[in-house]
Amino acid sequence: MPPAPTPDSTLAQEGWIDEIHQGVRYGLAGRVLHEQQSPFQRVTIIESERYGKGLLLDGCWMTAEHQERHYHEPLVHPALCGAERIERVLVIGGGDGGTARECLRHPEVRHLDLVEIDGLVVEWSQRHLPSIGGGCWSDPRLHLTVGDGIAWAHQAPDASYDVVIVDGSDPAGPAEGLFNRAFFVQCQRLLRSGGVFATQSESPEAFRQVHLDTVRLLREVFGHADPLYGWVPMYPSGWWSWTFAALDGPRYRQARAERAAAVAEGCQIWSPRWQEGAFGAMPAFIARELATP
Ligand code: SPD
Repeated sequence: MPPAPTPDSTLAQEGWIDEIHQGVRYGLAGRVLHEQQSPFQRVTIIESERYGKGLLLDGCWMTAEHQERHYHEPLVHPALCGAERIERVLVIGGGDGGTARECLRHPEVRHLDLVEIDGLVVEWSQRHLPSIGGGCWSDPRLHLTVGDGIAWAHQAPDASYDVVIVDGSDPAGPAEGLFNRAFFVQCQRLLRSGGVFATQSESPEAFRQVHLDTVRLLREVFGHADPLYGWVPMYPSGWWSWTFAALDGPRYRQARAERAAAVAEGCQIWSPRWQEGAFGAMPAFIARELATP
């Protein structure tokens, strides 16, 4: 897979914070509150006018208080509403806590391993973006490990999770290894029968090749994989995707009614109806590309 284009730079123009990608600026009016180089990446906390406080890693938008639901709900609920059981969940990445928070809204989840490589992301998210993790940090079902999620995936026993979710950043820097065959094979090995895998799979516009390669690779490894399309307005192009895979058929496409009922009321974006449309919203050029090997 070719490396994802890295942002040209973050333009620190007075009053604006921008991710610049392939000649386009994706920016918010605001100011930088904290910035530090961790052992893995440059971590930035900002305050924006429109979306509240937000997080960038290496100059790329990750999340913001008043927009994170556009990203976390579509990543979590198709998987958690589609898997046969959801007792044991693994989240790789996701150090801001938003993915874990959405998973833990499902009462059937008994144990959630959250493995985030960068302790500074967790620490600053807990301190500066507490609404994103919500109650997840004190939920006894959450087991946080600051460590390498790729190594975790290689070392965990076969069939040890019902759901595996990858909430990484773009495939450059520490997240690069979250998009390759060796990693996906391990994720597949970790799933119990009836399990579901989910990953953010980049933009069909701004990261088209990475998106296509990711869907193709997951189809090869799992036998079934389908992208779902939605919007994360502050990400490059605003048009985003999440891809789901399972061994025993596309069970992630159909939300189980009782699980959906338990969470839908508290969602801003996701609902079974939204999910059905979002799986169906594959653009024609992507459908044509995916039809050819
Ligand atoms: N280009 C941004 C991709 C970011 C995906 N992960 C965001 C982390 C939110 N929990």
